Amino acid sequence: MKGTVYKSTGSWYTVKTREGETYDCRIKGKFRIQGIKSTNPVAVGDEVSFMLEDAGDETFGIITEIEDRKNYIIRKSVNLSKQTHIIAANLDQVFLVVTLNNPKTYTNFIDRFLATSEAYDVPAVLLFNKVDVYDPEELGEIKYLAALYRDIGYTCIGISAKTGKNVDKVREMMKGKTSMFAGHSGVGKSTLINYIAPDLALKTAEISAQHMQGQHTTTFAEMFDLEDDIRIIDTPGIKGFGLVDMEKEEIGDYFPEFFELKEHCKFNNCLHLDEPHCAVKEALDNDELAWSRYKSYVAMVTGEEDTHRQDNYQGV
Ligand SMILES: Nc1nc2c(ncn2[C@@H]2O[C@H](COP(=O)(O)OP(=O)(O)OP(=O)(O)O)[C@@H](O)[C@H]2O)c(=O)[nH]1
Ligand SMILES: [Mg+2]
Ligand SMILES: [Zn+2]
Repeated sequence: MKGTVYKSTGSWYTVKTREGETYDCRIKGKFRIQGIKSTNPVAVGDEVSFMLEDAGDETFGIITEIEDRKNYIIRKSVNLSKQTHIIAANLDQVFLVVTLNNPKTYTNFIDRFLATSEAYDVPAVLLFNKVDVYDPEELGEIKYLAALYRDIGYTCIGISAKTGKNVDKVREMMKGKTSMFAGHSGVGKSTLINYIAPDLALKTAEISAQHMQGQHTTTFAEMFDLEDDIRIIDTPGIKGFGLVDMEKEEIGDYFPEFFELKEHCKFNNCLHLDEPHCAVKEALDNDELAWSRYKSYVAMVTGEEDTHRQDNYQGV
């Protein structure tokens, strides 16, 4: 039998067949996919083959095979364990939900996420959520950030999952597609999905007043089917975003605005650090590129961690 993984708890997987039937499945023994060292061999969105097995009065499936993934979003936790984890696979797009504060999303985090989505071939869209709570100065900051990322080529939308502002635009972009929602805990991923599909009634929680951060309300990635051939994946909040398998020579290729200039650098293996006649550095000096992007880039190339937040990602 064949199906798609809709939920993964680490030990159980919910698999849905094309006919719409769901089965609880397990994997047997050590199940390793060649080339990927990840803590979760099977991820939401995976296309799998499974066999049914009878155990007394219950029937469950055993996953025997995973089809090659079209793409995926993978991250390394930034705590001591440094675990590599595939958040979801076979995506048409990922919406990165960003908030200016409560919780604060740093550009460093946005840039790491976007570089990963470039590297693993998942188109990314930025959603600046909670526009209903910002004062004019904060709204100005969002406009600045949205313009910065729009210039690079990313679609940016200011939204409110509370009032529904611009959520219709997001839904329109989702028709006929599989979309994943990602971002820090508390940015409003589940609230946004609930606005689009109230029947799901996903659990949401207030930001902790003490830490101005989310409370890790969503604990497992899960996919849902909506009308208009929409598949939506809610995911647990990510704290730090560690890069996986990225050589420092290739990182610049995942910053589209740097990649575009690369051919004008004197050296074709230019890392845009201290090399002479570097087109990226020249563009920076002429204010044609954003310093925040360059700072994120340098931190990634020099192997600095995404240390703004400690990580305790629970989702598997
Ligand atoms: N004012 C306002 N509050 C919002 C908005 N979107 C979400 N919230 C609130 O933000 C808090 C966190 O929302 P959640 O939907 O639980 O956040 P999440 O991103 O799913 O968080 P995790 O599941 O922990 O990753 C809740 O109290 C929501 O009501 C918004 O657009 N405006
Ligand atoms: Mg949530
Ligand atoms: Zn250069």
